Amino acid sequence: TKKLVQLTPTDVKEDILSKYPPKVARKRAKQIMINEATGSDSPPEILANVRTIPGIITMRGCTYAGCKGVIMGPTRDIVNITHGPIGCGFYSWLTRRNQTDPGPDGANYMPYCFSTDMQDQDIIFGGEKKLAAAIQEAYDLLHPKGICVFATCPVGLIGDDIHAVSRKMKEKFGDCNVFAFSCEGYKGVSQSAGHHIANNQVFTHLVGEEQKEQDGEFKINLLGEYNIGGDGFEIDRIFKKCGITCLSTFSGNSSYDQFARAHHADLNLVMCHRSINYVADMMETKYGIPWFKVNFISAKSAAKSLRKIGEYFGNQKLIDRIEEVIAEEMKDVEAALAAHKPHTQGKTAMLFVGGSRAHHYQDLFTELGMKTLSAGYEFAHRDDYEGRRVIPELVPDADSRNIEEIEVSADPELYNPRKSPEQIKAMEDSGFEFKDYDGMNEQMGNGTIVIDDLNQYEAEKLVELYKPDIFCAGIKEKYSIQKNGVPMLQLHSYDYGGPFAGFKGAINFYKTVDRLVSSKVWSYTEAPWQKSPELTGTFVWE
Ligand code: CFM
Ligand code: HCA
Repeated sequence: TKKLVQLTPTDVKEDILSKYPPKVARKRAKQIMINEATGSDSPPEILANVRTIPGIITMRGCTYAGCKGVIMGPTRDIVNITHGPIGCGFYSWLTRRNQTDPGPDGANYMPYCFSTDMQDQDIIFGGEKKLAAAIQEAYDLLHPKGICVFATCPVGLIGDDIHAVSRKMKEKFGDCNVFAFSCEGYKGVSQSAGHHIANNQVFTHLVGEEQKEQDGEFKINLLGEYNIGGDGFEIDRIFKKCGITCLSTFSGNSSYDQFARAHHADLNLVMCHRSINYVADMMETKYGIPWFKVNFISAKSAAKSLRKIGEYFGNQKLIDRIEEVIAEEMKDVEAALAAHKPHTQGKTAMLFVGGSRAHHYQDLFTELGMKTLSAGYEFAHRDDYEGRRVIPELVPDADSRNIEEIEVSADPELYNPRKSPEQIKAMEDSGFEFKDYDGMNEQMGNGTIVIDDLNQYEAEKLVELYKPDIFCAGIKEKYSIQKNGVPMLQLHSYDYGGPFAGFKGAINFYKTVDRLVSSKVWSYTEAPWQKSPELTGTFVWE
């Protein structure tokens, strides 16, 4: 039996906050927002990208996870060495489901976990020698084009100079690019600072290395697509079919050479803005490559993004081909919707995921006729909620602390405007949006509840009050939600499924969600503590 919610959003917010001590409640109140963004010029602001209150069981990860795991992790032929105790390397080893196709050269170091495995004595006497030996060993064994070194918390605390070690090894080898990331887990307030550090270093040490002009028509880079569950493969398939040349993906199934040649593209497409906007901005400043946001999550969004690419290039052959591809792909999409939508129409969802998916996946639920009751990001910034129109100076930006700012200058030798500033201006004047985009709030509708940095207690409370038909988040939330009788879909890893991007991905998603919301199995579960909240047994020492 489904619990009917008679509560207003204000009741729900008050109920959630009532369990907190007053100081915590005051801060959380700024991160739990009753949405009023639709049709309003001055909706309430949400507090985002701030420190989690100690004691709260957050869904967030750390800076090292954002740098090593998220941005550099999916690159197949760079050896990623974690400098630190073994846990950080081990727990970021193959957990993100970023898929790989090693291609003809076969170089793929993804199955390996490289770490210096620091011990007590390295913490006391310093770990630089051990790091140099690890870099040497990786070089001798694999002769990779690149070796990246990632700092974990203790490395920052003891002050090992990972950059000096990397520089020395790079000079020694001569044919292998070695560089490091000061991405200690405690820097910043979440994964987000790690994205920024990764973006800065890959741009400084790698992008632009390949001097040779690249072949192909309509050359783009796809930024912020990590090939989770094969999403990137599906998007590549669509690009190929349309005749669009993707030089480099940051960083799903990417290789060293892809990063090195990225600056030869005509246009950057930004999929996950949160994790990669820094690279898009730096490539625009240094190489004059304009960018705009795309979304390949949901069939309609994929079609819209393709049309925008066609419009940017203004080539009739490309525009016609894109229309042909959309028409062809939409046949299967529509057939799938006809089969699944009758089961999903009118159902409800909640989404709490990283820094872009909580927004992007709402498009797929809309296609299924489902309503999002509540959503939020783990670590997004205010612009991801409110749109690019938020004035950056006013946004509290924890990322800007402790991060080495890199110098980006427009080098006239390299500056190669794919479209001249005048052409870009003319396109903007005629309504083409380069950087403007909507945040999540405006799309969600008024009266929905937007929550930043959701925690374990609040997740369970939302489920108890609203009993949504599906809850989407990550592994930390999965089992507690299921034990509360609600189907749970992991939108980080897609559980064991996917892809969910593009046209074929949308079809997969419809099928997956139909199965979950149509199955009654979770509503039959009853955890022991639901009957008797306290254990009454006697504990006996054997
Ligand atoms: Fe971007 Fe991502 Fe996401 Fe992200 Fe992530 Fe991820 Fe995510 Mo997990 S880069 S912000 S740091 S779309 S790993 S592929 S699923 S939290 S919403
Ligand atoms: C990360 C990676 C993660 C974790 C997913 C999860 C991912 O943030 O370190 O909590 O289920 O997508 O793998 O976001």
